[in-house]
Amino acid sequence: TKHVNDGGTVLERQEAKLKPPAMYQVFLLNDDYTPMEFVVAVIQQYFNKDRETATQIMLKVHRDGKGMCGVYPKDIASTKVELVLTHARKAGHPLQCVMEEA
Ligand code: TYC
Repeated sequence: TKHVNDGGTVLERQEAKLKPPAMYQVFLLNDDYTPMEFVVAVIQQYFNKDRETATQIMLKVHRDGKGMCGVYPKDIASTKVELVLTHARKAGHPLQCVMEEA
């Protein structure tokens, strides 16, 4: 909202200019080697899903090649991708995790 200070300068309040942050979808990609149980555990641990929801997402990835695990602001999405990839590599699995602007 516009307002005027003592010197007569027109100012814009920050609130009127704030736009919602760009959101990013985080996906897991299918491969032939990562165990299904490992993927379910990843979805539960990193994307805050219950076991049933995590299993449904894993099966969708397995069938369709790709599945959405969540949508977050850029820095949170990027951190989740990095943590999932580090966890998978440490366990010796080729699981891939990517982000796309929503
Ligand atoms: N296709 C894998 C298997 O048959 C399971 C899997 C599911 C792997 C989802 C990755 O993102 C993935 N063991």
